[in-house]
Amino acid sequence: MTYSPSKRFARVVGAALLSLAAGSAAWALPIATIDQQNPGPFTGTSGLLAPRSFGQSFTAGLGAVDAFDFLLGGFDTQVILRVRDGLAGLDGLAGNILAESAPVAVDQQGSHWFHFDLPQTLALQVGKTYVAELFIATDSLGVRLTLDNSYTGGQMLTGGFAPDHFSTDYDLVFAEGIHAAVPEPSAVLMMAIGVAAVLGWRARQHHGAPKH
Ligand SMILES: [Ca+2]
Repeated sequence: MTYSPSKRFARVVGAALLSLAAGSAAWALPIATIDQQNPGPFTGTSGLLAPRSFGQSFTAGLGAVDAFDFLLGGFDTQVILRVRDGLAGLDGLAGNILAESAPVAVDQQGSHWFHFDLPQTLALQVGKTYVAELFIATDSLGVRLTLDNSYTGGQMLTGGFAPDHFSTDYDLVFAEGIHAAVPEPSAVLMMAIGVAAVLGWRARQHHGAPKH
C-alpha cells in the first residue's frame, strides 16, 4: 500500500502535533531557566545501595522550581527526587517533604544527566535553603561530585552521615530551575488550523476537487 505525499505529510504533521501536546502535559522539557547549578566537571564519585539517599542543599535564587538535573550512573535503579524544607535531622535529610518526582530509571553505566520533573511548579522562598534529595528506591546509585566547594550555596548530603562527616566542600553535579514556557493552547490550535488549511488546499489540488 502506498501513500500520497499529502497523506504522508499529514501523518508527519499529526505525529508532531501529538508529541508537542504530550510533551506539554508531561513536562518532558529541558530546564529553560537554570536557577542554581554545579555544572562540574566532576572530580569524585560516591555510591549507595537502596534504600538510602543522597542530597544536595541549595539556596533558592528564583521563586519557583519544577525540574532538576543530576549527573548520575546506576544499575537498574529507580530514583525519586524530593524537595525538602531546609536542613534537618542528623544527616540534613529529614526536612519536611515539599514535593517529589515520579520514579526515574537510572540504568546507564558511566556518567549521564538524568532529568527529574516535579508534578507541578513548587513555590520557593528566595534566599532560603532547601534540600534536593535523591532517594534510591532499588539497587544502587552512583553520584558525581566536586570536592572544592564549586557550588557555594549548599553542600552534598549522604544519608546516615552528618553533613560534616566527609567534607562540607563536596557538591553534587546538578542543576535546578524552571521549564521552557509551553505554547499557549491558542497558539497550538492556530497552528493546527493552519496545517489543516494547507492540507485541505493540497488535497483539492491533488484530486482536482471542485472549489466552493
Ligand atoms: Ca558547596
